[in-house]
Amino acid sequence: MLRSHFSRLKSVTSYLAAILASSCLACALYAADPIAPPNYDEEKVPQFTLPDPLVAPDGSKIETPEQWREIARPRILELFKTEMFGQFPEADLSKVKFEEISTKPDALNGKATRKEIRIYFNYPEKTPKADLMILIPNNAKKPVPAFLMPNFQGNHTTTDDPTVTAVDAPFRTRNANEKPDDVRGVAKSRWAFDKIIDRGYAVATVYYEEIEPDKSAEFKYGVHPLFTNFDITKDDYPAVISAWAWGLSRALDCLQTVPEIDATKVVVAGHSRLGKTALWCGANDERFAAVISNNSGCGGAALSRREFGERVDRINASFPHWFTKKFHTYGSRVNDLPIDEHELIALIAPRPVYVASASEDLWADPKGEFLSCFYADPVYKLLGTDGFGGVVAPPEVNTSVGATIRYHKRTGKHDVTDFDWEKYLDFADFVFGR
Ligand code: GTR
Repeated sequence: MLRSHFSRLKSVTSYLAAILASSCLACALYAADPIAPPNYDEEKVPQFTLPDPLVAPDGSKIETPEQWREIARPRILELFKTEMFGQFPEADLSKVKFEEISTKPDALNGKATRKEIRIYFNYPEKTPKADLMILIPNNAKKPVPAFLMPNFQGNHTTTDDPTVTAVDAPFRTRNANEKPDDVRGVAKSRWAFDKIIDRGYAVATVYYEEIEPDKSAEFKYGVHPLFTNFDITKDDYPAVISAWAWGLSRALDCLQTVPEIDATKVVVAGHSRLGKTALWCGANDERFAAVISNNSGCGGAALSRREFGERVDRINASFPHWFTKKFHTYGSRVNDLPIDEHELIALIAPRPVYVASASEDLWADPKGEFLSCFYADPVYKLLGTDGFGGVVAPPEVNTSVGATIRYHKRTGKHDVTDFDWEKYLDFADFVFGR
């Protein structure tokens, strides 16, 4: 008894010591860091005025769907290219080739067929390449809609299935000595494959660093060297999020070759940095029927002007390669940005979009993510949809709200959970009238 008290006391003491040490470390880091610590206090959110997507720079109003399509949308899309992500690249598509490398007809206990299709981005060169893993329901009577969502650690980390091909190269985020089975299935809680298949959808995933490693701004890796028609000194030189988004478009090209999938009904989805990527991909590639942003935060669905949680200066310092050089100049002057993230959502209109936050993920600014949906609503309405469905205030946690634009804030941390997937499946049923 005494001993257990003592050992508890000892562990509490070392815990306190660890907290003290880590907070001193944080102080030391911030002391040397010119970037201010993140703000988590709603009272300290500055006053701001958002750019109005329905007002042209000369003050004239955008009042018809045609004016949106012909005047406003191209202007805003171009601004996102020059100020933030760079061009959505073009590359020689005649060099993109697909090769089926495996088929497993009895995946998920016989419910699904699993295919692995290797995408060569510069055929006949064998690299860069990325494996698209696809699960298709076996009981479908006709081609099915699909989710396309990139993963963070390799296809083999999304499932325990020992036959899924593992990535064979050391990438930035991987340990070079790692064996595939060290990490097989480690991310499976994020992939509700059974639920997705049971609801009649296919799902495809690709390891994002096979498209391009998540490396700092030399732009020499992965698919980047294929983008030869851009000048690196120009503001609109594609940054890495653009390269990942381009890779997802090639994954859609690949899905178009799979007869069991209805490629006119593909939802592009992504979590966190890959949520930013999914939004940018959906904004550019209008073949995607709908877009899901899961906890995408700063540079994704969260309004930059709120300066809450992660801010533009912080994200540029941490991940300089994700955005254009021009975006780096806005860290201390976000009000000068001629765009904000509600307009990234508006670029997806009239196609449905789902934005999801998590209650403990303040770094991604749940309220800022909600407000982007709210302020994108007038564009969706102009285009004849029901937009955000009259939602004017953030909902209770774990409640999905909206219509063509949807939103929820799940309890818990920065993650993708079964709860999120259940909402995304309901959303897909709405999108595809199922
Ligand atoms: C964080 C980054 C976020 C988000 C996240 C992720 O470190 O600050 O913007 O993208 O990474 O992708 O997991």
